Amino acid sequence: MNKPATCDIFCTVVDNYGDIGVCWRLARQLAHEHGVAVRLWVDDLASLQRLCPAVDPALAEQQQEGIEVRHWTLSFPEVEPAQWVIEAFACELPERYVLAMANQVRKPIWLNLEYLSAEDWVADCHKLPSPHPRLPLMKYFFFPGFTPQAGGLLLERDLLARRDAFQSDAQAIAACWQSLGLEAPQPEELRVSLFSYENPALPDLLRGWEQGVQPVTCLLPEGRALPQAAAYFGQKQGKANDTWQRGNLRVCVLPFVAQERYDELLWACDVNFVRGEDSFVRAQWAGRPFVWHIYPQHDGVHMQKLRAFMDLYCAGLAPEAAQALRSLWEGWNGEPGGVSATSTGSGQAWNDFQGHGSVLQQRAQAWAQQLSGNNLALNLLDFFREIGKMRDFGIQAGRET
Ligand code: TRH
Repeated sequence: MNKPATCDIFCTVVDNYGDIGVCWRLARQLAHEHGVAVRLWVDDLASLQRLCPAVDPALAEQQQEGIEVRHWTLSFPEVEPAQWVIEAFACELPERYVLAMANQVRKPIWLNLEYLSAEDWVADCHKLPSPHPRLPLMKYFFFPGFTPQAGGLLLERDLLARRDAFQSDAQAIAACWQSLGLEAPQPEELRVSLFSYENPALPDLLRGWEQGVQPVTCLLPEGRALPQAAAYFGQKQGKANDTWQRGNLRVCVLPFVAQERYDELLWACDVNFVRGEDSFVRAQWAGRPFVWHIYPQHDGVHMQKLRAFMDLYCAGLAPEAAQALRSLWEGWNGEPGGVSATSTGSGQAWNDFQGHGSVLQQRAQAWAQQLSGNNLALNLLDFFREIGKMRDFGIQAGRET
């Protein structure tokens, strides 16, 4: 029997859950679907534990779901590098490990998995090589993305089939609500999940729901937007399982659930507010209308990224529906000229967005289908094999790398 390919994934948790969220998902997909022996090095096990509750943050080494999870600390051990090395989001690899890579006869194939962006320049930079300044090593840049010129998105083999089965199974949906301590929705009720950063537009959105004609249940995972929501209801703070009701709005605070269960929440809701990178992608696979709170960057470049994505997404929409989506998304992201942070426009923008609900629903379905052919894990494996062949040819020809 062939020995499995080996892969080291390195992840530093900059903040929040997106870095480890992406790495954990990728690790599982490579191991479960492609039989790769994955070792995941992460500097913050407590964050991983939020996504995978079985993780013990006190352990230097542990097996979780078929992945070897290693706590990445300053004193990096001497290990044999894997055949494939993924440095996530330009985290810097330990010097000792880089030297060990350089000392291999067959050098590991090393790539930097970049952040997701819909911007055009991604196509030019995807798969670019970058020679190490001192050592006989090459690093490649691998960009996820939305077009065939980019590296695709993380998508488990059976995800869309599981989503479809779930969404057409009333019992499964009821069980999902029950597991979250919620009853099934009333016929007129709208269920919205709301995962975001602190957001000046939040109170206005909540007000819009409170005063709206349709009952809205907003499912708010505990985290960064919670203090603001609590303040809206006159509470000093909030915690998981709190419920607040005013007018037509009910807010239910949800505990942070394991990563797989979060998918079910997105599948069960009518509309999802998501953020960062990984939940943003998962909302797209959910095939339901969604609103993205992009990770804010100090220099404002995130607005270019937001617009680049909206341009792609709205290309398949009727102009009025596209306008409604842009207006809500820009306001939600504090774009001056959109619905600004200080204006009272988010509630109105929401009404316009909902007014195009069925068109946006169709778009969400078609978009998920359209993206599903460009699978990041498969693309990565193809790339590793392609570079591996070139490298082996180089070794045979007597070159170093
Ligand atoms: O948490 P995020 O904001 O993460 C990031 C980081 O800030 C990172 O530094 C930044 O560069 C990146 O965004 C773009 O959002 P994200 O990416 O959506 O990650 C959240 C993860 O948490 C995702 O894997 C889904 C998961 N999750 C759960 O598993 N359970 C939950 O209950 C919720 C709400 C989320």
